[in-house]
Amino acid sequence: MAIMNHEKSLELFERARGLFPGGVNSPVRAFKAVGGTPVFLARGEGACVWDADGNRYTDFLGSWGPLILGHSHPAVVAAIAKAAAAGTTFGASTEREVELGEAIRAAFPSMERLRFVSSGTEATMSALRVARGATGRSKLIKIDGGYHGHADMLLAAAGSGAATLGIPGSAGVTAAAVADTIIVPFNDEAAMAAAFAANQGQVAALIIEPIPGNMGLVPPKPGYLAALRRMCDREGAVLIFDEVISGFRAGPGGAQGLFGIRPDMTCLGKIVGGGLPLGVYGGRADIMKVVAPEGPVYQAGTLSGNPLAMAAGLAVLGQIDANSYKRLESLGARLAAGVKAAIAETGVPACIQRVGSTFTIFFCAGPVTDFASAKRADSRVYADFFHGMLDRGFYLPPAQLEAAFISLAHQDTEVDSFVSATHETLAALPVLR
Ligand code: KE4
Repeated sequence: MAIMNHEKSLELFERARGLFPGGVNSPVRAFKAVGGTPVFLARGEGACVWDADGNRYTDFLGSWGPLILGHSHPAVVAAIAKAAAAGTTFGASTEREVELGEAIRAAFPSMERLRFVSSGTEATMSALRVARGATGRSKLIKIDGGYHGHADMLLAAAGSGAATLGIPGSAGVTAAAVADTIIVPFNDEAAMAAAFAANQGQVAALIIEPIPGNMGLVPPKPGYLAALRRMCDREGAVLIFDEVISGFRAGPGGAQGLFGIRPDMTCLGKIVGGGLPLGVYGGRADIMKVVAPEGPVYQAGTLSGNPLAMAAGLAVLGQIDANSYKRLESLGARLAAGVKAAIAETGVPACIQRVGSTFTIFFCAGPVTDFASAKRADSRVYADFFHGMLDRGFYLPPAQLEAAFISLAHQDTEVDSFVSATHETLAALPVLR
């Protein structure tokens, strides 16, 4: 294993630390959870990225999910270039918005009406305001360990007890901002029923990642999502699926297509923007009719429906079909089987959890079924694993409680190399603490 030179990344990080809080433009990039200096990436092509020092990595982060085709896919690059040559933004409606909107609704029929915004955060924040406006109710339920972007009402941490009113999960978030946010453990029907019972007639919306990726990859228990659907129907609460990760990732119709559950609203991001800034929220026409200018709930954005993001999204959707998901499932199953064998052979207390091409290697005995069990994973061992893999030329999420991604640019050979490197790295882990 060659020792990599990271001089340029070190120099750039020193400059960045004088510019940006923590030297980064998004906290998780700072390697705080794994230690060391973040590598600055310079180029991506297919399944690979190169850092500022020219070191090559096979990329299993894929920019946190958007890159289902891999880096700089020719069709996406050409579509962006063509759109840019015709103008980068108009602040007016364009044909591409209509085309991408129609393509999204064809894949997600539950999104009878939708609205483009510029990030996943903006999508979820707007969806919750719409749900509150449509129901006239204030309270919202979110899952402990679920992440939906950084809107104040969603930056709530679980208080004591199972179904509790949120407490600020970040400095700067006031108690008032999260006073109506109820936190409930994932995969726990009884806790969800108790939360609804304790807040009868007051819950505007339940927002959930149907396949959580932000506590690591944690699949829903069989029947769990269907139970939530029934509870929301009974309570008149809006069921919001945050499919920013799972949309176009878990299948052609996201998690709602995979599990056959029709939410009232859906939030999309990442893949649908082809790597450009794009979020989408939408759902039942009778709910979305409250959105301005049709209704009284205000939401707006200068770059909403941006022509380049529309072009990139259309280009990506034009490249994926049913066979794509068969391929992703084959790659994911190959990787998971290999990693499972490596864990067994090395005896490291770890498990791999996966849905399709999204996975997490947890450093604890499985199964991981919720945030409490995810937090039992040893993040220090994960940090050693992360750096061992990075030194071997494999780029993973720089935090244990995140998801890793396989793209259509990955070949069997790259998955097999990942498995071999995993085996080597597990075997070389310092004596487990
Ligand atoms: P953005 O505002 O980052 O586009 O989307 C927020 C968001 C909403 N919903 C889900 C399910 C998400 O995973 C995200 C963002 N995901 C993180 C990674 N877990 C983005 C990486 C980062 O924050 O730098």
